[in-house]
Amino acid sequence: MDSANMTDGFHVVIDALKLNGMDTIYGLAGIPITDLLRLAAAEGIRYIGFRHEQSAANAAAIAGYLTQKPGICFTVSGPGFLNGMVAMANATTNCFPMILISGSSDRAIIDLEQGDYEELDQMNAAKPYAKAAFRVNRPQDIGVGLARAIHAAVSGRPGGVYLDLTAECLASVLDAGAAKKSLIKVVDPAPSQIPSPESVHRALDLLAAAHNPLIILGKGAAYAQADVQIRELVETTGIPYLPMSMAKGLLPDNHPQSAAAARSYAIGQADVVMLVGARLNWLLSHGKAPLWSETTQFIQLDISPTEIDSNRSIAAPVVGDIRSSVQAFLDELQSRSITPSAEWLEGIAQRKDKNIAKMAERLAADPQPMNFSSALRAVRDALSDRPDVYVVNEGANTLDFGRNVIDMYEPRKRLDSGTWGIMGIGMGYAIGAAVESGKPVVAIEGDSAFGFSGMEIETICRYQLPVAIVVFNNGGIYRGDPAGTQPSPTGFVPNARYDKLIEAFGGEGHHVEDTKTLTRVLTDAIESGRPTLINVAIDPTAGTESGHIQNLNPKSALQK
Ligand code: ADP
Ligand code: TZD
Ligand code: MG
Repeated sequence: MDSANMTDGFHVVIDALKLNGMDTIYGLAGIPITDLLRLAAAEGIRYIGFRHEQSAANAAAIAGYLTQKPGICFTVSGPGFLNGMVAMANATTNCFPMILISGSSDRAIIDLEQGDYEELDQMNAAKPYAKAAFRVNRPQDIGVGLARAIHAAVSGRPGGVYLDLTAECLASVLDAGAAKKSLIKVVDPAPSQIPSPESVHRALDLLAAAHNPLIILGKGAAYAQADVQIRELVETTGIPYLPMSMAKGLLPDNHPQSAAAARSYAIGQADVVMLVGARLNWLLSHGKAPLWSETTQFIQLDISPTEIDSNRSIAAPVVGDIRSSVQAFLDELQSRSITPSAEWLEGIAQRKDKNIAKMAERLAADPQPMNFSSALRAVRDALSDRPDVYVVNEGANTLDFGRNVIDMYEPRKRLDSGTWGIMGIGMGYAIGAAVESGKPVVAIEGDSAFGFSGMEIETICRYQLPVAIVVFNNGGIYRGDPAGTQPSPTGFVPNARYDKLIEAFGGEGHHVEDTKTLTRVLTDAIESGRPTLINVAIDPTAGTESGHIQNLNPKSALQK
């Protein structure tokens, strides 16, 4: 064999990634991918190594959301793959494009269940949770495998894709010329999808006849990066809008047309609602009573035709990509106008004023120990002149209060538990956002939420990422246990000092018990860009069970 003209699967994977502009990858090393990661780094690909695959894959998923390029995560076989799969499933659920690439053990042994090291039929395990799952068995197919994975991840409704690379395929040798020819550079993997003109007319007719129209912006709208068009649509029509949590900042939260502070009123009284990249799932009470009126009619802009009518009848579906669809609306609006009724705008304005005043009162209080409102106000003050900072947010009360108190002013800056209400995305999302953007990140974390990915503070310190973690420490899931009692199912060690954890890795730890110090310490952390963890002592009695979704929490009828 003339080795000068030969290459192997490892090199082909790297060439395929580079050819497709994948310059950053996330993962966790081990058999059979260690050499691949080493080679990738040597070939100029930025590799970020994690302490748990779930966080690595979460970082890849959020990278996909922020860049519209599929985030890439590499894991080892068996359990490493399974650890990453939760995040891949979460990416699919949230419509984030990412590719989980795992090395796998010997197929001949796996298929006969003969007990290989980290044996698992990974491709078939991935299938129910992935938008697509592929296995590459021969090195000459790596190029096709990656191309198919990219198309599947970003086309149409984005999602998580699984790509299985067998250990044998990685180590196989092939002719370098043939390998080069086998590579594919994908062209236009997320093509524009223009809505049909009739669908746009139908929707505009409905809007024009509406008295109380309302626009709801979801994270599909944020993902689409049609920020200018969406703003123009909202402003030229004068229709009030509600942002779903990750769509906050698509228009600045202090925009006069935001109806966020009058949410229930706006939803309950709207006669025509235009959903833009938002599903009528549990986060919108499935479009059903008591929040919604039965007579409300819907327009839905979505790229997925099968999303339409999933929860209630949609009078005017507009199937296409958001940018093209919104542009089609703008084009038509040149020659026709939409006018929400004056009573509607007045009604919303009144509720807003009332609710904003009530909220201001709650935020003005400065109790000792701090509660969620006062501590979040302190965080908000540190963020107030830094709209460029990414905000990651998870927890129950910490999430629900955080969403309401922390205003966002730029698109795609708020990253949170999303469609599943999942815990454990915190450090992965924070690292992904910091790596992709180079901007500071503030992660506002419930103490339980933080625990799911907390070990990644070592990763943050290792790469010196500008991440400040604010742990809302109320001693448990929803609240802490009373002093001197046995641990309950929701309680943790009281008065824990999470700040000491980060000091083990050379980061900065702070323990704070008052709002002034919290604002000051967080402001400094954002300014310095040093890895920082602020342990915020929150009243352990302050939270409510299940936060704002108590209605979803079944209770035993037999217990008092
Ligand atoms: P939220 O949680 O903010 O309400 P969802 O995740 O429920 O948002 O909804 C996002 C919707 O956006 C999904 O139905 C998805 O199909 C759609 N979507 C994602 N990307 C695009 C795009 N580029 N164009 C149109 N629709 C999109
Ligand atoms: N496991 C996973 C993966 N996701 C979940 N959502 C849960 C468990 C259940 N859960 C919630 O829905 S919120 C939450 C859990 C465990 C943590 C709430 O405690 P916290 O926040 O400390 O993070 P607060 O501020 O104390 O409410
Ligand atoms: Mg807590």
